Order: sequence, then structure tokens, then C-alpha cells
Amino acid sequence: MSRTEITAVEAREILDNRLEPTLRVTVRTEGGAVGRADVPRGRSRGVHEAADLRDGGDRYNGNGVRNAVENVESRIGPELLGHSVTDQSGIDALLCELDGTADKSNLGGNALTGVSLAALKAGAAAHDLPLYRYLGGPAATTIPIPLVDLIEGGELGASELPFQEHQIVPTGADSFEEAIRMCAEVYYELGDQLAESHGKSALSVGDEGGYTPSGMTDPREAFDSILSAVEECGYGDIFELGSDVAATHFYDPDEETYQLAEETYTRGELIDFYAELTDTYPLISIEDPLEEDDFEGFAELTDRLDAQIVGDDLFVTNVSRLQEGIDVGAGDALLCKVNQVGTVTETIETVETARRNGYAIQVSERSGQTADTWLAEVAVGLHANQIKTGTTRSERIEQYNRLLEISDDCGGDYATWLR
Ligand code: 2PG
Ligand code: MG
Repeated sequence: MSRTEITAVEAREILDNRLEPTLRVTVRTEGGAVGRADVPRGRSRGVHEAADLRDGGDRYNGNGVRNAVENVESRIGPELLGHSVTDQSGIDALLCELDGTADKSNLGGNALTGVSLAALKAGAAAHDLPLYRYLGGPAATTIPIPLVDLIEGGELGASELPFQEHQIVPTGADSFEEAIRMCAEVYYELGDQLAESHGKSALSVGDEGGYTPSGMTDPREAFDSILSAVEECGYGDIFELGSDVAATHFYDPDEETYQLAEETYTRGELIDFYAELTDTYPLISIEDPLEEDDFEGFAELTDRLDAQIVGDDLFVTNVSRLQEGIDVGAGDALLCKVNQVGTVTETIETVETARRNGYAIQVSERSGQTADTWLAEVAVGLHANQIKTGTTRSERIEQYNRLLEISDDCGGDYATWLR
């Protein structure tokens, strides 16, 4: 028996930052290597994502994952025994075969994600390498630029803002450490200003740790507030702006219109609105500006605006959907979420396809996750030039803390913005 052979696959139900259940999967090898991974969960999910298997019933309002745990331990685990953790693509192919569905609804995309990531971590442990180095090789030395969500709306924040995230992007920083410090200082200053303008309740934070000022309904007001804090800190030349619009969530498919607060926009009007925003603000990244099946509209925006257009619900980290986008010129950045597609190998394939076609890579958290720091490792290991992992709350901060360590560990260079 080789030391890298899998001898046990275990799973349990744990809780994420929303106090909702998720899976923790452990893979053990003959040589004593252990890989343990927690599975994240989105709230503003795309309809084309891999299925997230939930138990239903009353327990945890239907969100229990005992069936997914059972699938890992009884249906997946026994099939993996004896396989080497170093054969990630073989393990992932077997997972897909065992599931046998296109959307991973048989065993659960969450069950597959947990096993795939735990095997990856066990592979790193078996080689006595940090995960980012095992995944990315000696060239994994770039620390991605963070897109930090300072004001939250949409499905993730208790505010009336239609856009989900209003981000700062420290493209002008010299190092990741400096970037994070300046982001933190802007965050404090913004808090002071919002408390004054919108009352102390504005300091409540959403799922990703951004502020949720009540009474703010216009994205321009959010961008103005952020820029005012940036200016007050004297960091005008460091920061640009980004947004995850998550437009599907305010799209009315019957009317084919978008509802932004009190105003109804046609698709064309919304595209014009983005053009106005990029003319007015230093807005360099717009994620999901239109509903999740509008490849054509994404292509129009990619062509028309200088800002990068990021596909999240559009691509769902799925290589076929990305290829559809590449074919028509939709988007020029990939949002990368392992659990959207379900395995590490499929994620790598999508990322490599994106890179070959000139897309930027933004590795992203989910709004529901734990303090497991595989996200930071995977971002560096996949040579991503951007990371999105929220703002305050420990499950977000731990990713920044791990990136700070990785930066020291590998003498990492801070990434450059691609366009
Ligand atoms: C998004 C994400 C994370 P969720 O839309 O990009 O920011 O939200 O994880 O809820 O899908
Ligand atoms: Mg998104």
C-alpha cells in the first residue's frame, strides 16, 4: 500500500457564518496525511450552479445536510479507498461518474465539493507542502488584488440598495499588506461618516461584513460615500471602485425589466446607466450587470465599457457556459467559485480556459462559509490576479490573514490589474 492511498473519508454536519448547516469532509491517507475542508454556500446563487443538497423537513428550516453527509460516507468514501490523493483528476472524474448527473443533484454538489477539496488538501499534506504551493507549483508567488465590499445590498445586506456589493479595489498599492491596511483605514473612516449621515445602525454589517446604511437606495450614493472616505484618508490614487450588481435578483423575466429601487429600467436603459456610471466614477469592475442568461448583453457591455465585466451567475465556473461566453465576447473576467461546479479539476479547467482567452481570474468566497482558509490558498495556487472575500467577520478576515502569511512565505509579488 502506498503512503498516499486513501484509507478513510469522513463527513460531518457543521455550521457556517449564517448559523446554517454545511459539510466538513476529512480525507485520510495510509501515510497519515489528513485533508479537511469545509464547504461554502451561496445565497444569491445562479440557477446553473451545481445542486446544493439539503434535507428538507423542519430541522434547520430544511437546510440540514445529513443526506449529503451520508452520501460522502456511504456512497463516495468506499469507492475512493485505495486511490492515491495525488491523483486529483482521477478522484474528481470518479466523483462525477458516481454522481452521474450534469448538475450533481444525485450525490449533491456540496458533497462532491467537500470530498474534492479534502482530497486536494490531503495531497498537499502528503507532500508536506502548503496548499497554494501544491496546487500552483513554484510559480505560485502572486498575491491577488482584493475587491473589498464596503457597502452591501441586494440579497446579502439589510439595506435597500439594489446592487449587492460596492467594492474598493486597491490597484495602486505596492504590496498586499499595504493594500489591506489602506482598505481597513478606509473602512474605519467610512464607518465614521455613515454613522454621522445615516445613524449608528448603518454600522450593522451584511453577510460579507460590509456596512448596510438604511435609507440608501441609489448605488451612486454608495459610491459617493466610499469615495468621500477614500479622499478623507488621502488615498485617491490608490483606490478604484467595483461592484457585484447581481442583476438577476432584481430582474423581472415576465416584463424583461430591471427594478432599481423605485425605478424600472429596460435592458438598454440599464446598459446606458452602466456607461454613465463608468463615465462618472473610477469604476473598473462590474460583476453580473445583467441577468444570468443574457450573454448578448454581457458582450455589448464588454465591448462598450472599459471596466472589466465579470461573469458569476453567467458562467457559474462551468467550462461550457464560459465557452459560450468566449464565443460571443461576453465578459472579460471569470468569477471562480469551486462549489458552483463541484470539483477542483473542473474548476482548474474553467480557469485555464478563461486565462487562455485573456479573461482575468477573480477567486471568490460565498456569502455562507467558515473560517477554513482554502480559499486564500486556492486563489494563489490558481495564479488568480483578484480575490473577493468580503470585509469584516472572521470567516473573511481569516482569508486576508492567510494571504498575509503566504505573502511572507513565498516572497509574493502583489498582482497587477490586467486592463
Ligand atoms: C456573489 C456571492 C458572493 P453568494 O454573488 O458573488 O459574494 O454571493 O455566495 O450568496 O452567491
Ligand atoms: Mg456575484
